Amino acid sequence: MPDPPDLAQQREEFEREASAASDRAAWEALRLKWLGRKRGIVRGLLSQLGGLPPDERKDFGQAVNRLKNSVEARLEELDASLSARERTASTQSAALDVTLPGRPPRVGTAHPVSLVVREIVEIFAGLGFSVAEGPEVEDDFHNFEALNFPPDHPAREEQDTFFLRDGRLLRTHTSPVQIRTMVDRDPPIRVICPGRVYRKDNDLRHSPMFHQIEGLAVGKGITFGDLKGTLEAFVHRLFSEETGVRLRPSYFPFTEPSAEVDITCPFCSGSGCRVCSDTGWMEILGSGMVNPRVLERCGIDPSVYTGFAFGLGIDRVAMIRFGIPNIRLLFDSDERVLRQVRG
Ligand code: 2NM
Repeated sequence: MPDPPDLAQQREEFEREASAASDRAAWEALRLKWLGRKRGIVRGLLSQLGGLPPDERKDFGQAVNRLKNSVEARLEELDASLSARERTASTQSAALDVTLPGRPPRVGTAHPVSLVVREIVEIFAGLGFSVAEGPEVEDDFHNFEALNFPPDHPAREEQDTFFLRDGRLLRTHTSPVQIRTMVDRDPPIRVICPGRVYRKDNDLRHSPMFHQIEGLAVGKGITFGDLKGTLEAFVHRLFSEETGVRLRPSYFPFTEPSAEVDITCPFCSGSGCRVCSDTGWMEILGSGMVNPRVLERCGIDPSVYTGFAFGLGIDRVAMIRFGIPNIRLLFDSDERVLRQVRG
């Protein structure tokens, strides 16, 4: 007859193993080894009961049961502390660190051309001008005829202007908006007309679509002095009070007399640099007194009213203002350009 197994030794062995079980896998292995239904140690001990003499069975059975109970209790205790550790670990890994700086959302920015339009519109609003807009698809009358372009003027050629199949065209300047204003309204008129215009030009310095602002003032007794004073006030506000302004005689079919307006180079203040080709001056505006024939074609009596008009390229002003070297950069929609201009 076999000796009753030494349960104190089993108890010690279990204790040793339980203290070493530091993770879920070790716990599971421990449970299987001691409480497994088929090959567990406790099950093995119980199966020895039948081989014992009847008078030893009770004591041995009770001893095995005590071992079983304490193994179960210890495993439960271990289970609870492992679960607690697992919970802490998972909350820590999922935790939100509210002390971290937030990720700023990417916000849109106004295009450099829009920024310059706003600025120019503000300046002329302060001088009593309001904004007028009109269609980008125009007819010959508003784009050329009313502006005193002769029938054989090169701008009217297929080569320079985008024509639609029906004879209409993409406006080549915003002057037709001013023609429409004069046709529709009686003087006094003070408007500025910002917008897209189109010409068949496409090289490093020209884009087939670009932006213009033109201004128009019509009333009684308006003189060339009013034109000069208005443009000087505008240039001083857009660039600086120190900016020099000079007018040079020029020619446009829609103005008489006509003048190109130069400003002292904003990069070198007139001393000469690469940007102004060492001249100290930059051409930024075209201007003149509205040709009486234009007033007449719009139904305004040139013996009663006079007017001045001017036009400038917005893209060029934006490039000067923001130091953008190439007109492409304005229209390629490269976000990096927009971010730099805002910054
Ligand atoms: C320019 C230069 C000079 C101009 C003239 C007119 C109108 F409709 F009144 F005749 N609008 N814009 C004008 C005059 C435009 O751009 C370089």
